[in-house]
Amino acid sequence: MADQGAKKPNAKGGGKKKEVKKETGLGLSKKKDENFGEWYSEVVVNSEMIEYYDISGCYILRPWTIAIWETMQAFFDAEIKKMKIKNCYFPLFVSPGVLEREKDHIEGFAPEVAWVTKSGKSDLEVPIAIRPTSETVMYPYFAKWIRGHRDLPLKLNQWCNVVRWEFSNATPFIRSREFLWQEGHTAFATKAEADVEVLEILELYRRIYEEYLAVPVVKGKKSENEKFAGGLYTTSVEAFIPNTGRGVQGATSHCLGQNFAKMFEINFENENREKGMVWQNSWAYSTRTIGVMVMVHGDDKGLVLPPKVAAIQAIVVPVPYKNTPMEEIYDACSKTVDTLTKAGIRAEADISDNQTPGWKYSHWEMKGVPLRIEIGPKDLEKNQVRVVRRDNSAKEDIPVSNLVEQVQDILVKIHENLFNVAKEKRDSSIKVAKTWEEFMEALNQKKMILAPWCDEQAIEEDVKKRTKGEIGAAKSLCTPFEQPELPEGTLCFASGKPAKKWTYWGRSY
Ligand code: 87F
Repeated sequence: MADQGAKKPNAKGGGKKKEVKKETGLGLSKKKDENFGEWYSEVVVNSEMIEYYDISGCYILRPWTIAIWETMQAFFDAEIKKMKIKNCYFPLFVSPGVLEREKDHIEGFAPEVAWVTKSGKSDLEVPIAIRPTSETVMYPYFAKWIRGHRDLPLKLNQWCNVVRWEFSNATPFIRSREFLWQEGHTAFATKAEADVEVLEILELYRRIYEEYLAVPVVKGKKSENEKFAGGLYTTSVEAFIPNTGRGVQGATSHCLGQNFAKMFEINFENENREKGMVWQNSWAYSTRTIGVMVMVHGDDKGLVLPPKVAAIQAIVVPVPYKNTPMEEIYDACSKTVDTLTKAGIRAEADISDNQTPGWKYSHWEMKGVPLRIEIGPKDLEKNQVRVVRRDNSAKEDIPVSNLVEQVQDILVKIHENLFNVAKEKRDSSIKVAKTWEEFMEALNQKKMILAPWCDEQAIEEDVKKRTKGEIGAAKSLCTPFEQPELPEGTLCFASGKPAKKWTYWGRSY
């Protein structure tokens, strides 16, 4: 039924570029498996998520993106409120004195800090930094606000933008000079409390990836080389992009120990009037999450959105046919939207009359809408609608009487399928390597490598040196919390010394 001789959006016109698009019939001139980088740039722009901006490394986040961000934000914000974490907002600007107070942590990052040096035409007396993260902004006030044990724990979060003036290849969402994130900063009387929170937050990050974005992640601990230098230990969720063979740090939850407390003199008096220093955590996830989702699920027709985060979960397209009155079809479309909306499903009808149904199909496929609902004369006759899935193109006619239940059911199945397919791809990209030769072979095959490691910093440095090349060196991604058995006598893949743990390695973003 449905597609009655409709034209594809790019089937018109004769320009050379359009010809390419016409050949693929997809609206994208590059294929995911053939030219991943250009495919990605095209998808984020053509799906109306991103617009390029005239400052390199900065991107406009369009409503289609912000809707995804807001859904994840609503989930995370509600969850941290259950944990008694409160939202706040600190200024964007950092005075140089405070920024430098914390020399060790800032040292390696200094080149990325952007400064305001002028107002109008005159130089500022003292230049002002723009926050790349807010430890140095917040902690002087933690010192002021925390006096006794009754002021603890202090648990704050802020939703904001940060600026890091990166010089390496900018990629929308994944590496941009300004991005949105939440940053949580908490202080406790004891390390035990801080340790518990680190993992609670990490679990929320796992849920964002797996339950919202349908992207499988590995939870684990960062190596000494890769942890946040200012902290005690860093945990992360790690995703993998099979097309590029790169790992990507999805979000981090740090236990800062007492390093910052020392530096910023964040002290308190306990019940016994003894002086103590607080234990701190900090944690963040950013708009990078969205880039990972696009890279993992997108295909040659464009974006593929997991239903939970899609601004529109079902797009209803009228399919008029010669002698059938349009009114009836349009009526059926708006009734369908009403019914779905009332049931809490985000549905809209595309009733514009200047595009063919086929054009609309391609348009909404490009934008990744999980379900398309087509309504034509035959559907009216049979009291049904035709439903087409974005993830696997499966078509199904469903009776109007059972619309809500079936659509809900299909949306759940789409999420499950996206996650399972992504997990199968990720899992088949994992290679166990016990020797250097196996490691190098797997690395050249763009794998994520699970290897027994001696856990020595110098050896990780060595791995980096030995794998250095044009496309970047390999490094440790994380030591997964879920450790396979490590038989007695297993040796480190890189040093030949006794291995202490299984660790994931690979190139990364
Ligand atoms: C860039 C410039 C200056 C990362 C930077 O991960 C400072 C930094 O401190 C910097 N890039 N970092 C580390 C951020 C650590 C930490 N901050 C709070 C987090 C979670 C949120």
